[in-house]
Amino acid sequence: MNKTAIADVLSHIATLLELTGENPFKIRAYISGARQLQSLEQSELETLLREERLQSVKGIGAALAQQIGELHATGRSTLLEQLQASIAPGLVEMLEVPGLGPKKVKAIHDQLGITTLAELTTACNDGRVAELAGFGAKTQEKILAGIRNREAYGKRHLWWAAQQVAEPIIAGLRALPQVSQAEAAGSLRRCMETVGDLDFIVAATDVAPVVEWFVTQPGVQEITARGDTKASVRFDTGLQADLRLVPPEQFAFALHHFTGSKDHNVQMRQRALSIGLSLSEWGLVLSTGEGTTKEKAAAESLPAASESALFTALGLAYIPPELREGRGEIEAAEADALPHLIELDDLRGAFHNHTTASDGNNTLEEMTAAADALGWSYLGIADHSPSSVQARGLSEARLAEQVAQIHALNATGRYRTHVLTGTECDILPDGRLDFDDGVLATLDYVVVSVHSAFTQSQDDMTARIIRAIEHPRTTMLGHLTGRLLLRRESYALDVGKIIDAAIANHVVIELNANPWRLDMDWRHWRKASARGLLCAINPDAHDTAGLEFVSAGVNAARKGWLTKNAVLNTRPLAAVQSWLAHRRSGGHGHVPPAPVHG
Ligand code: DGT
Ligand code: CA
Ligand code: CA
Ligand code: ZN
Repeated sequence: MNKTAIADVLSHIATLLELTGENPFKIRAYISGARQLQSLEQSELETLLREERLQSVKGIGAALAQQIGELHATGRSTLLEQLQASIAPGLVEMLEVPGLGPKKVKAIHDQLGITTLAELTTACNDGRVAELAGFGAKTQEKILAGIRNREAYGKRHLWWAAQQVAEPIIAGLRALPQVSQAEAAGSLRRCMETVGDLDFIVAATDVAPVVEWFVTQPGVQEITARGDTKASVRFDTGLQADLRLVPPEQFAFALHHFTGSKDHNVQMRQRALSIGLSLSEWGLVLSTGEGTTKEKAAAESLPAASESALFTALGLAYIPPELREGRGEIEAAEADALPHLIELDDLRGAFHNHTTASDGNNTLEEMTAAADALGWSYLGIADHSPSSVQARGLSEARLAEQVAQIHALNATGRYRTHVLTGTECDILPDGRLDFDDGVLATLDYVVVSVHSAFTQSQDDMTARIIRAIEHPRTTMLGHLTGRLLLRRESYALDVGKIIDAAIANHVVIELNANPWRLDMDWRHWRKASARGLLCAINPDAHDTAGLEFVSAGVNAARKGWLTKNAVLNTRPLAAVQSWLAHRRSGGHGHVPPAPVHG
């Protein structure tokens, strides 16, 4: 584990200790230990651990040093596991309700004997929570609203998190001797930004050992269904997974059916019927004749060794899973007019990334080394501007210092990755930018973002962002809507008008690839890009691992029908530099020809 992950665990341990009523000194030790750890460089931590000198750091005693060592070496904490086993899971869930910290949860538990969210809801409705010392009617209302929110959101999971659960399962299934093919289907395979449940399709000869393997995976908390052709489980994170087992000759049909989406499936079946065929999860048969589709499929399905063959049988080009949303992909496949979608390998760098100069966890040099390791030709640094106080936004002087550091680093030639100088400049509430024009003029590019006054009216917010887009120094707009998936809605704004303004002013809109954001949403990109809007896929990385978020951004771009041409950071360094220079000189960035996919 790296230091950020370890610090997160230590903070979580502190919270759980507080729930158990542990003595305040011990709790504080974990909180300050987490903070101390954050202030170390990763390399310092490695050295201190290797030389067994961790206790020389102020605030890190023997117990904490032991915890950190264990987490660093194994990624696990015995103490955390003991705490998790001894505390009712409902109490830990309560901590995720806005307004409920460990103190309040402990009071609710000790004074009302409550251990689940359902009991807490009842107690709020009865007014018993408001009567607790330090609570009151307002807090009770806030808790209820928080629980309702959780119910609305809690059923889905971030794609990125779901993917991490799915990956080892797919690999494990493929390695079983009884399994000839295994694939994830459903919304995960379509790369939706959030996932309701996982769906696995497996072609197997002998099903029992496969089901047995599946239901005994680490993290499985409950087996909710178990049969000859299907098993379902729930993981301790609440994520559920369905496994479907089919004979090898049905695999392509089942995979296609359970990949969906429902709209895509409905249109595919209509397409089949229009040429006298009947498509189902079991096979593809003539739509005339006796018997149910399932019986016929078993007896006489047209063979399809792969999904490609299935599409071919219907007179269609292969439709990548990301496009299967019933939004015109079948018509495009029929006309052989599907776009050649962007791929991860097409990216040569990215623009919006942070360092320890503002709220990042890795230094300029560490970020550059990581970009170099990814094979990137360029890395844009865009730390925060002064108004983002909580993110340690850079003053003019600190920005100048950072620019000098970047030039010096580039001059060493230590890395193949060229570092570009930028800023993530706050869009102030009235639409002005947070740095003076003269300061902005010293940078290679300027990302502008909203980080404050989220509650403005739609008209004010739209006008505010458009004013920033019209600023001659603005290169691109960061995280358009400010949404955090499953957590925070977009602020009010007129997306259409903002896209119009970006196109008119030759400003790029970012596809923020942070898995919590994926903003601007994939649903807008196809049309916007066809009208000439240029995209940049930016990880908004706050540490070296965050650079890899670009893969989530590429998935979203693919769902938005984007080609390599539509994305600025697929271009080589020299082309990007001349595009940026042209843009700075007041000329209009060289916008690529609109990709032709309607
Ligand atoms: P999710 O899990 O809510 O994120 O979304 P999906 O798309 O993974 O949906 P899920 O897990 O309910 O089902 C997987 C796929 O199976 C779905 O995309 C299409 C197919 N499917 C499931 N139920 C139906 C149905 O009633 N009609 C049709 N046409 N297809 C269905
Ligand atoms: Ca699903
Ligand atoms: Ca499912
Ligand atoms: Zn930002």
